[in-house]
Amino acid sequence: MKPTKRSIVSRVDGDAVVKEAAKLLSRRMEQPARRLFLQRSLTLGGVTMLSGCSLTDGDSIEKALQGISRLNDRVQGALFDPSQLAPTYPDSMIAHPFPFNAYYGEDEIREVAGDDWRLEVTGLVADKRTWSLADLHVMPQEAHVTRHICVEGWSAIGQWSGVPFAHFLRRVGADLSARYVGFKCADDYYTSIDMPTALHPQTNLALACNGTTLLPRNGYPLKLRIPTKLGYKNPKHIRAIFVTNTYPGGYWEDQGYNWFGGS
Ligand SMILES: Nc1nc2c(c(=O)[nH]1)N[C@H]1C(S)=C(S)[C@@H](COP(=O)(O)O)O[C@H]1N2
Ligand SMILES: [Mo]
Repeated sequence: MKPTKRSIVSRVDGDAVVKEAAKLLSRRMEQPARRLFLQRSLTLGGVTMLSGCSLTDGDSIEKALQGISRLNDRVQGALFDPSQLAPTYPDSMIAHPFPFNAYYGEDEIREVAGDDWRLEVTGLVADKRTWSLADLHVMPQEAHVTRHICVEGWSAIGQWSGVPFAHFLRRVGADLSARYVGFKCADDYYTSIDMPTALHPQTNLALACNGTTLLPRNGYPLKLRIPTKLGYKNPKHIRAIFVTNTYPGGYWEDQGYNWFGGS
C-alpha cells in the first residue's frame, strides 16, 4: 500500500527536525535577533504540515521554512487594511537622538552629497525623469509621529516628514496596479514593498526626522518611512525607486527575513 502523506509525516522524528532546523538557522542567521525572528515562525506543527514527505536534510527544511514565510506574506497581504492607520504619538514621546541601525556600524555611515544626489524613477511609470532634493521639497509635505520597530529587539518613536508616497507615485504616473515598488540605496541595501502599502496614507518619502533634515545616520537624503512595517522595510539613503511586477526581494529578505514584514 502506498503510504499516505499523513503516515509519512508521522514517521518524521519531530525533535530531530526542529534540532536540524535550529542548527541550520543558527548557522545562516548569526545575529540573535534574526534567529529569534525565524524561530517565531518555526513550530513543529507548521514545519511538518507544510513540508510533506521528505524533511530529511537542511535543504528540505530550509525550503519548508521559505514556504512558511511566503505563505505568511500572502496572509499578511490579504489581511492588510489600506485604511487602517498605524498608532501615532505625542511629540513628547519622540526619541532624541533617534537611534541608528544598519547592516554596518556607525563608523561606516554613508555620507551622500545632497547637491549632486538625484533620485532615479524607473519601471512601470509614465515619467522617468530624475528628481533633485529641491524638486521633492516643493511637493506637498506631511509629518507623522510613529513608532519604528526593529526585529533586532528595539523600538523608538520619531517624527518623519516628507512627501506622501501615494502622491509621489501618482505624480510620476506609476502603474498603481503593479505588484511591487522596489528601492535601491546608496549603501548596498535594497528592499521592496507591496503596492497597497506603498499607497497607504502614512507611507512617506521622508526628507526630515524629528524636525530637522535627515541626518546621515538616519538615511540622508531620502528614506521611505512606513509605520505599518518593520524597520528593515524602511530603506534609507534611497537613490532609485522602481515599479515592477517581478519580485525584487531585499537585503535581509533574501537572507530569510519575511518579505511582507508587517509591524
Ligand atoms: N540603506 C539602508 N537602509 C536601511 C538599513 C540599512 O542598513 N541600509 N537598515 C534597516 C533597518 S534593519 C533599520 S532598523 C532601519 C534603521 O533606521 P535608523 O538608522 O534611522 O534607526 O533602517 C533600515 N533601512
Ligand atoms: Mo532593523
